[in-house]
Amino acid sequence: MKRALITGISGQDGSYLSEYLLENGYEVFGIIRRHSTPENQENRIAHLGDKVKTFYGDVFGQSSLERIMREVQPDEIYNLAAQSHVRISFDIPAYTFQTNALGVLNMLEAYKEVCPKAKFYQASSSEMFGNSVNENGFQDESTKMIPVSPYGIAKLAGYNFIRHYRNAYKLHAVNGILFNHESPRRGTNFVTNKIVKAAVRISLGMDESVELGNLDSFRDWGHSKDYVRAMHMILNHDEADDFVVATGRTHSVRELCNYVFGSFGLNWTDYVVINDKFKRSEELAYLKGDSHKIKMILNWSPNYTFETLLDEMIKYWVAYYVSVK
Ligand code: F7E
Repeated sequence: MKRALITGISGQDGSYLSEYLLENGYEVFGIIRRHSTPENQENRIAHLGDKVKTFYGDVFGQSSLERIMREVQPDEIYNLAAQSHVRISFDIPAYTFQTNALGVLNMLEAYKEVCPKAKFYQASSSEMFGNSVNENGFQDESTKMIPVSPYGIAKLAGYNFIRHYRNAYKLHAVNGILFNHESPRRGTNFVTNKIVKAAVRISLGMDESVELGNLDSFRDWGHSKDYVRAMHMILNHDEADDFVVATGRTHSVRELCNYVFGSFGLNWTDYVVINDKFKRSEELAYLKGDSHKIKMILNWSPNYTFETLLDEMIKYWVAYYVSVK
């Protein structure tokens, strides 16, 4: 039985990845941070019960990471732990850098020391591109990376550490450069789930409006389930390499509002209020990923579209509010 160790196991991707690996016969281990209300923190993996074994730890502490790796002896390591909110990274840049850049370094050092024969996946991000776009209107593995947020800068440092450790120490360490990916398990302060949850509440008469920031940015939104499958494929490719994972379609936040409110027969302009506090000091305007490489080499393609993704999220929140009413 293969053993996988996941940091960030209690997050959206960590929970779907755990399910995927369990279905594929893995033993799954995870690292979680100590939290004063653990039931809130672990609710995304609660349904998995004893099937996943968790350890308290933190990417800040190399010695605790080494202890856990020694105990687990993983075949595969997935480093998903991060301060994942881009706007919040402007408020807490140093913490974001410690987690998303130095955390990767601590993980790599522990991995090199304890289990260098394992394979190591790093959750890299399309936010690393900043506002660079190829002439054809897409971003791919060759697009310049000029990040425009503390989050993106930290992720780029993590990405470079992975490449450096791969080259310098011949480790099987890889980057998945994932574009935005969502699901009903997405935090409700990310724009998709924020809008879906608000539209459902408004449709049920529970709220009257929702406050948003910049409606003009474009994102390439996929489903987390499709993307965790890509993580596993990238890590298990014979050659350690980096891959873009995206749908190749882009939509503005405005179009997102239109689709979600429209599915309740509502006109979003009657309910959306702009509040500058949700805007960023520097914004990434446009993302559209070219995932040719992963399609050609690993035969990956997404099952969900923008519409089926949002339909699933809408269905989730409708069922949730109907059950608690
Ligand atoms: O924002 C705009 C906002 O916070 C999307 C993370 O997973 O993907 C994610 O980062 C867009 C931005 O995601 C609100 O300005 C408008 O243009 O959902 P988001 P993100 O920043 O793209 C990348 C790939 C990651 O790696 C990250 O970890 O929506 N927007 N109004 C808003 N965004 C939020 N959050 N809240 C608003 O009220």
